[in-house]
Parts: sequence; C-alpha cells; structure tokens
Amino acid sequence: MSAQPQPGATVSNPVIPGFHPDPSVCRVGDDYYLVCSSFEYFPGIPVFHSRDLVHWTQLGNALERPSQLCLPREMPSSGGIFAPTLRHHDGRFWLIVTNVGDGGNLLFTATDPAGPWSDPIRLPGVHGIDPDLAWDEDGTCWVTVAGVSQVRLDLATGETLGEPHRVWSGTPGALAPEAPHLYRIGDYWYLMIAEGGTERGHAVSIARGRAPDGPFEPCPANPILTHRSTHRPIQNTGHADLVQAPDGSWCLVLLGVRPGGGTPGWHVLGRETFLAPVEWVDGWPVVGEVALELPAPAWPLHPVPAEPARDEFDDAELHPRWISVRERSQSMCTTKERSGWLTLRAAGASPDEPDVVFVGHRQQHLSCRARTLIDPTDGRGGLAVRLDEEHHYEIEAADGEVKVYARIGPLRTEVATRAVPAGAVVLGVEIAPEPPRGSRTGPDVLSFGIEEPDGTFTVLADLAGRYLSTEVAGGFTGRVIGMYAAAGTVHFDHFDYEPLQLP
Ligand code: 6LW
Repeated sequence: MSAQPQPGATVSNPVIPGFHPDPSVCRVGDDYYLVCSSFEYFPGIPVFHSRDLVHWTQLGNALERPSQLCLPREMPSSGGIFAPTLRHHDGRFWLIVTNVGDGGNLLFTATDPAGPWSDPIRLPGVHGIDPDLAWDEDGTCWVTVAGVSQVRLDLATGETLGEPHRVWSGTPGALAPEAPHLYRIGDYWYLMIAEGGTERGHAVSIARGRAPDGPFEPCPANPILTHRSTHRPIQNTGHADLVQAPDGSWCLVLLGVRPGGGTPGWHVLGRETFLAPVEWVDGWPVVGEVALELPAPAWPLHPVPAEPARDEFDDAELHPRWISVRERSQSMCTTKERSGWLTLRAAGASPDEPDVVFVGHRQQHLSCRARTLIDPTDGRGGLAVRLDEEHHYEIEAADGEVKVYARIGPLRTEVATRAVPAGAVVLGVEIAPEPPRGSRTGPDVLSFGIEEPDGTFTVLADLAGRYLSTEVAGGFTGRVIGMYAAAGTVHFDHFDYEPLQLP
C-alpha cells in the first residue's frame, strides 16, 4: 500500500528508533536497505528494508552464524561489531565492518540482503574502524577508514593493493575524523566524514575532488551538520550516509540521541537512526533540519504494519529483533523444547556475567511497558533492562519468590522481594519519563512489578532511569529489554512489549 502524503503532513523521526547507530544505506531500484552496528549482541548487524526511507522493516540480521560472528567473553560490552557500510555493486550486496573483538575488518557478500550472507573474507591489510567501500569507473575498489586513510582492495582475496594513504581528515584540529563514506555524484567524488566524537560535539563534514583518492577540497560550510551547543531535542548528530530519494532528491541517514531530564541530559535508548533532507547548492550538500517531525516527503509513502505487541514464541525461529549477549546456542535458547514457550538454560549466573543467557530486544520508545509470563519451576530467571553487565535492573522469579535487583557500576542490590504462589508468574516493567522537578531530575523511571491474577499490576520497585543511560554507563549501545536465565532452566510463555502514550 502506498499513499501520497497530504499537504502539511509530517512524518516522525527517528525513522528507526532505539539503539540503531551508525546507519549505512544503499538503494537498489525502488528498494532501500540499511544496516546498523550491533556491538556485543548476537545475531549481529540488523538489516532493514524500506521503499520510502521513512518506514523500515527488519528483514533479518546479516551475521547469524558463529562462523560469521565471534564475540569472545573477554571482549567488553560495546566492543564487537562497529559501523558497517552496505553497498550494492555488480549484482551483489557488499558489507564491510569491523569486529573489534575478533579479527578486525571483515567483508561479507549476499545476493539477497535478507540473507544468507557469506562467511567473512578477512581483511588483514585494512587497519582502522568504520571501513567504507566504493568502486571507481574501472572497477577498482577503494576502502576508506577512520583517520581518514584509504587503500585499494582485491575483493576476491581480501588483500590490499599498494600502501594506505592519508586523505582528508576533516576540520583541522577536530576530534575523531571517522565514519568516512566516498561517493561519485555528478562530476565529483565526495568524501563525507563524521568528526567531533560521537557525543555532543558530533558533526558531519564533507570534501570533494576529481578522483576517488583525492586531492579533496573541503566544503566552505563545514560542518554541514551539527547540533553542538544547541538545545535541540536531537543531539550528537553525526555518522551519516547519503542516499538518493525516490524522486531524485537526496537524504541523509544519520545517528542522533534524544537526551531527557535535567543537566546534563541523559539518553537511554542509545544512538538512533534519523533521516534528514538534503539539497545541493553550488555542488555541495546542504542538510535540512533534523527534527522529531519532518515535513512529509514529496514521494509516496509505504507505511508498514506495527509489530504485534505479543510474541507467543510459536515459531521455530525467533523474530530477527531478538538479540542475545555474545552468543546464542540452540541448547541454551530454544522454542522447540516446550511448544509455544521460549526455553532458556542458564550458563553465566546473572546479567552481571558476560555469558548470561539472555534474549531481548531494543527499547524503542521513551515510554513503554514489557511483560512476560515465566515458569521458573526448574530454575531462576527473569526480565531485565540491560545496558551492559554493570548497568541493568531486573525482576527475577524463583519458585515461590520474586525479587528486584539493581546493578549500577560496582554495586549490586536487592531492592524488593515478594512471596508469590509457586509456578508461573507474570513479571513486568513500565518505563515512563519523569515529570520535571528542576534541573536534577530524570530522565525516566522504571517500575518493576508483577501482574496479579486479576490483571492489575503491582509495582514492587520504582528505579531511576539515569543509571541505565549512556551518560552514566558510557559505551555505544542503548537499553535492551528481555528475558534471561540465572540458574537451571526457565520457560517463557510470551513476551509483550508496547509503547505507552507519553504523559
Ligand atoms: C563508530 C564511530 C562512531 O565506529 O562510534 O558515531 C563508533 N560514530 O564511527 C561506534 O559506533
């Protein structure tokens, strides 16, 4: 179904909410495909599809086999899969990415972006994060990495050709020139990069030249995008990729965050994927406003149905939105053992451990609720909101008892306990922005509790959300909400997740 937008209509940004950073997009005919970083989570690299750049559906994950994605236990959270680039060339999709925990830069190919993707071609001669791929007129492949430097690549062997050379590194003195993307547009080669670091100083700058390897002349208007030193609701804007829209105009996909609460502003959903219109003036891209509501584009929209609130775990395979920490083995996570239930078998003891058996998905709304029916008869497990091993809250059920725990940095505390009838119990969390009470509030409150037999929700603990924010925890990810096993075997009958109206 497509619909021509009405005059004055708007579309909402982020176009892919929740922890979906470092977007890279490519167009093939009428179809758009987009990938994001996934860090310590398995499967890795979510792949999205859209017909209009506004509405996106997740097709799968590019890295879904251990032969493609190794995330060792020793690798800290926010390591792993950084900043892929997705391109289509010569009838194939190409994905280049860094696994900072294992093996450096890797190249994958697929004929269908939904998969299967190949096993990796290792790129030992490509040094640096944020690799980009571009092909010149005679088919030479150029890889450009953060720094910014460039080298030619033999795609068949993964060997580099010649020595890497420095190209353009952005505004002199700017922090962290990274996220390069190289494009042939019209008569020029454009080298777009991010600079300023992925925090409040983040920015996008661009240069152009007559050849893919430069020399490059910087845009006089650099940075062409930044929200630094503003009160705009979307901050940290940067790490962008350019794409031509269905009507021939241009857009950027980029990452940004939505901080909430008082000073310094805490963001809890990680870095999200936003869209911005682009115009060309004198051969340079001029980025339109990156706002929470954008004027509806001039091209037809293709809305996609909302995901159902409930996952019943009736299918043999989990929906691609479900991610686990570092690995997911059939023996520890399966819907095939007890029909209509997700069974988790504990390995690591709790969400404090790097090998916790966990299945969750990104928190995508500032206000939302999640509930799950757990049968802990043969073990202990629960519902966790996770940022990393050292920053998570959870409600945990053992036979006849429910407890709420908070882990903040080195501290782990039991904050509530309640006796419940033996057997299955519904655990839940409701998350809502905190009403403003001066500059030290917010950004939100997480209320953990249980559903009573009559359906009412009894809150056992209200916990401040800021401790599960990137400003407190650091790192590159965002909140993930899900189920885990802490001991023995636990079964989950369903998992509900739904946005709530913002107060
Ligand atoms: C990524 C870098 C960045 O490699 O953060 O915002 C790093 N940009 O380009 C991790 O996402």
